[in-house]
Amino acid sequence: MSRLVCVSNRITLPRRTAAPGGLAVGVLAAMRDNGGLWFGWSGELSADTTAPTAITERDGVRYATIDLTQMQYDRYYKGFCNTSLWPLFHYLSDRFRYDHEWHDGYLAVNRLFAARLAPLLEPGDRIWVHDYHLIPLARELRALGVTQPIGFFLHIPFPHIEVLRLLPVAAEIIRDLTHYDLVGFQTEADERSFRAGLARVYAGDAPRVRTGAFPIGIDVDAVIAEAGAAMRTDPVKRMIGGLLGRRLMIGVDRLDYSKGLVERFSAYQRFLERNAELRRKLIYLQIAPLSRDDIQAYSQIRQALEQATGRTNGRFADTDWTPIRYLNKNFPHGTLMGFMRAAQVGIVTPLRDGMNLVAKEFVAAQDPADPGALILSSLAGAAHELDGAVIVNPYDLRGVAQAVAAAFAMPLAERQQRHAAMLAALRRRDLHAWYRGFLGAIDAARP
Ligand code: GDG
Repeated sequence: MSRLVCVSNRITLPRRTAAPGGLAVGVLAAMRDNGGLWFGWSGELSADTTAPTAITERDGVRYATIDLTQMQYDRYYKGFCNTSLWPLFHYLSDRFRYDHEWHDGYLAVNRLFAARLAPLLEPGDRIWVHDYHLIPLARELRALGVTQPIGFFLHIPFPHIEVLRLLPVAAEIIRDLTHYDLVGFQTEADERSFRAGLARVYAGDAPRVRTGAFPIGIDVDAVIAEAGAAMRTDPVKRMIGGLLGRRLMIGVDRLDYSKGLVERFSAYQRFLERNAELRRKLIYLQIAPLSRDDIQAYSQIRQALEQATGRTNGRFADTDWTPIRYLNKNFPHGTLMGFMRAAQVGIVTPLRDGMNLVAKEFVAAQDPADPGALILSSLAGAAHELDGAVIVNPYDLRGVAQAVAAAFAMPLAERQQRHAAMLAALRRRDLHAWYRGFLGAIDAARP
């Protein structure tokens, strides 16, 4: 069998307290089950650009990493990736900024990745490139004479061309994707947006590009096992003990403005205003590990959330009850699954999300005999599959507040029915189906 080579901006070595992030979950599973090579940035900054690629091996997977310079990090990662592409691809155009030096940095790092990866490749390899950081990589690899099949998967949404057009280099982004043998998206809507962009850039004369929708899933049985085991652990028992019999609503999101946390906090405040009789009976636990904290937009959102929590708790809390427990801590994955199992309501309200694995994990973590209800944004990719959730528009504060009340009031039979339907959907398209589907499509693209 041919070797799998995954490439992503950042490498995650398997650790107990893995950093949060959906991409790592997916790539790690594909690599663990297939073996192979994972290439990317070490997460370290270094002034020495001549240091050799570092290679380590763990559990049958080889990890090859390089460092970046401070300037590369600022222009490529903070600049073009996370201040141009990230907001724009999430349709948050007011947060979009552009600087041509950032774009130069983006191209330079992609060239560097290609130059460092090419010597590590073997003739039978299949190369799988992940996410928006590395769109130009196939073109750079081809320029170095790499002929092996190369697939690309976008973990975030692909915007409609009328939004993508805000980016001065929009046409280059689309042209660069045509150098892949296969371009995969989370949903058919994203795939259609890309196809519309292709048609626009090439005016009816587009090159043939294979595309497909490959919605990422979770390892359902692993989450069920994690959640069950976690219930017997100290952190989960202590959390439940601290509820003093009150019912729990939980949110788990990387601290990112695309996750709609400010809007969610406002909606919860509205819920408390309108439902005085429920006030002391429930607690909202929001876990939001910090991410990209050195980017201004992220430190601003962090401040806004601290203020919102303070306002709501200041206004509604009592000597023996606080309505919001807001934590910026990072937990082991299993502990999170236990917290989710202990909750009666899960709330996932991104303003836009490629998929959203937290929504899927919440469903799998539930006790099927007495499952919690899920509130889910219609603007998350996951809403295409999880139609047993209470679907909300995250901007509609009244609608979200009503959904919170409805979710807590949902009768057992209805919760069971919705949960069973969603669990069946998760099993149909789990994490293994995701990577097998994508790798199968690469093989079909280049028999
Ligand atoms: C991107 C796309 C797409 C969260 N906190 C901790 C922790 N997590 C885990 C969750 C989940 C993962 O991180 C987050 O995945 P999401 O899918 O929810 O979101 P993104 O990080 O934005 O992921 C997204 C995904 O890629 C996959 O394609 O679904 O749309 O934006 O697994 O449980 N894990 C640990 N500690 C935490 O504190 N260990």
